[in-house]
Amino acid sequence: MTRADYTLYARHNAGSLAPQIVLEEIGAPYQLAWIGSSPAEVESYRRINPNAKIPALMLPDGTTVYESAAILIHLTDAHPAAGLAPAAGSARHALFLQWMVSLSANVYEALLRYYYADRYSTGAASAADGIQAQALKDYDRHLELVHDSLRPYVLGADFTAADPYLYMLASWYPGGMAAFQTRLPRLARHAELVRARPATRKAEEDHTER
Ligand SMILES: N[C@@H](CCC(=O)N[C@@H](CS)C(=O)NCC(=O)O)C(=O)O
Repeated sequence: MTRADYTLYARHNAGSLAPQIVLEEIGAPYQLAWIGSSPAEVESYRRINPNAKIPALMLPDGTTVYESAAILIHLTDAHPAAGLAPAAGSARHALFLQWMVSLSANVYEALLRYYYADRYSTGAASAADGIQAQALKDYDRHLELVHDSLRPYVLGADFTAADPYLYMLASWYPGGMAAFQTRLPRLARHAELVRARPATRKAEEDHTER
């Protein structure tokens, strides 16, 4: 590893996919540090991210950042020539931030509630069914909002870091993306466009558990 490298803390089928796509799009040198799910690995990973969540990114100067939206936004700021976000301070950048925060705080949040429903109640395990049902409703509602703005990308004609982020979050749709082909056609088209990019193909290949 050279000092100029990023280290992306990653797990198969997890939230490190979008940051890897963006690192690939930028062409920045990086390595992947795979974090397993065993209690020992998770405990030791807390030295990098005290929340023990994936992803985290170590910057070339050794600073470690966690929270997927912060990582993605930082990468667009640190590599403006890659053109993965509008100019900071512009009205379009304000919209970029709006979607990045909404994807993190609403879409990702609903997915976590769906997949980790047992963590959202101190009551009986049966409470998980209701939590999952509400999470799925919320996830759908927030995806519909993004869907309505797709032309074909989140910010119109320009591909930005919001697109791999949306792609990753939509790909976790319970039942698979085929489930929204007819109901959310623009989202299905968006997924096709993002999936076809070499950066996405490379990151998906690495993130697929073999
Ligand atoms: N808000 C965090 C959420 C990260 C997150 O929850 N990641 C999942 C993987 S997609 C994780 O680490 N799950 C393991 C666990 O919660 O035990 C972010 O956006 O980075």
